[in-house]
Amino acid sequence: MDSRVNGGLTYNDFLILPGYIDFPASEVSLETKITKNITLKTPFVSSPMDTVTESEMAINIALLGGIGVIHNNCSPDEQAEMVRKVKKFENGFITDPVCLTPKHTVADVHRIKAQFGYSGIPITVLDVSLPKVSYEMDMMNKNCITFVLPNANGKLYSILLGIVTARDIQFHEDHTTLLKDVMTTDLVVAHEGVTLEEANQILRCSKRGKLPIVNSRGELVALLARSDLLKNLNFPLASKSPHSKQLICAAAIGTRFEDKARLRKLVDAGLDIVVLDSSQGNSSYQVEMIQYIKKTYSETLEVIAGNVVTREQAARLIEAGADALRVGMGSGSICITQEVMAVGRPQGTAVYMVAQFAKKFGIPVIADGGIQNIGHITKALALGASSVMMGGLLAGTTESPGDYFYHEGQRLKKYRGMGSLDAMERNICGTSSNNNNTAAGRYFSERDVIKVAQGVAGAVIDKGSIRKFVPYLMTGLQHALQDVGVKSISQLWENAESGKLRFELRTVAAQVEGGVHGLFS
Ligand code: CPR
Repeated sequence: MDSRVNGGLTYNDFLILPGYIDFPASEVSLETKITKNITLKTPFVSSPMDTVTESEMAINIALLGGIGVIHNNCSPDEQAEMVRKVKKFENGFITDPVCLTPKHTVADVHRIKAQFGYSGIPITVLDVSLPKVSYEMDMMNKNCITFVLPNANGKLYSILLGIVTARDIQFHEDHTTLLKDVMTTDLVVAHEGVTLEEANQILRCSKRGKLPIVNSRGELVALLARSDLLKNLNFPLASKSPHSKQLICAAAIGTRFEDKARLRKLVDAGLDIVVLDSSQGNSSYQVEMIQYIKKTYSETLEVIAGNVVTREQAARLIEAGADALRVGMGSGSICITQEVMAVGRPQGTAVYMVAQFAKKFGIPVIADGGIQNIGHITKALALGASSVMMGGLLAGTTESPGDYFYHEGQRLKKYRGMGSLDAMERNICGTSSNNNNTAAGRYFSERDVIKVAQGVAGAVIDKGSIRKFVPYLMTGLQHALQDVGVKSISQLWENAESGKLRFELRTVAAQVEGGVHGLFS
């Protein structure tokens, strides 16, 4: 893998030779470090991209033993709210139910049923005591389905008035009827602080479809669904803070002055790991930011720095105090950096070179970008990475932000690079494109007037829920490690170090041979 001899290599350029198997794949441990002080049960990280990781992805990947990095292409308050949702998550409770107001209509309920499949919609108002003044609510709120009416907001943390169930509207032919006239107001509720077990018991006895959870002010804080009763499985691999039962949460920030204020909000929301999101991390801005974070939050916060692809870049960030490094420049599936800037490195060599160096200081390396399948994950780990960060591979899942759409018979979701013009101009969370705290920060300096895109926008195919996809990756990875004869990621590294694990270059013909070939269809 010496780049002076071979040039740079990437995952498809080599294979790993098989080892000896004397244990079942299920015995393979995937435990790994994401940072110097935080250990995960699985090496899977979702990328801080606005088409990949918001709270839904971060919660679910953490439940499955990995971690999600919440993107920063939104306002600091919006990002902090997403972090808070992850930290406050309690397994089994729906913490962002779709709500409506009493002034929505039966047609709105039908629309939600068609779009999301939900019935049993909580009806909430901002404050029952407010005078009836007309004002416009935040239209970006996901829970606001239609035009917002006076004195009503139809969202969480508002006063619960009732529920509209499928039965309430089943035979209701007039779709313009207001929900206040059809909703059920005779409610069975549970109070904030109730355990999942207690809430499930109340739900069982109540014979209702939904159990709203309210706080002492009567505001809706969560919902429990009868249909989820049986699905509330345990998550033995969940990534949880050792000191609390909360899920571990990571989020990205930039390295500008105003990112310090953003970080304060994220830390107040409970953030565990901050990722300094830059395509070229070897900069005075990043060094200064790492030092600032270490000085200000030394006890509470781990810092992942990057991105880097060389030992020299890594050395500077490790010296500044980084707790982990993110490796990759130009390897992302939506990335055109290597073409446009002529800068970057093939990902296999980048991971190997940086990991070799960083391990001398006990700093874990995250292989970021270019992961297309389980084989690539296996290779990244064999080259010394502690974990892999995925964008495109997770973008088409149920838990990624955005809605599915159909094109030529395929069910798709949007996926875009954070340095694409699309991401820099429009932003999913709804803050203005002029806001400096957006995707642009990763690729441009403050003084840039003309933006040169380093990525593209496209679509990826529906992959279903990560509740199935991540266990698929996990089982596949266990089998791959079994094939090379190792029972853990650390043993994989030991064997690579000792030469027991052997790599072999793969010619273009060998790559063709290794892929599907010779079939008529
Ligand atoms: P894939 O998993 O899709 O191959 O790559 C995801 C990674 O690509 C991200 O974690 C990030 O490091 C990188 N990335 C995101 N947007 C990018 C643009 Cl516009 N250009 C270059 N790299 C990008």
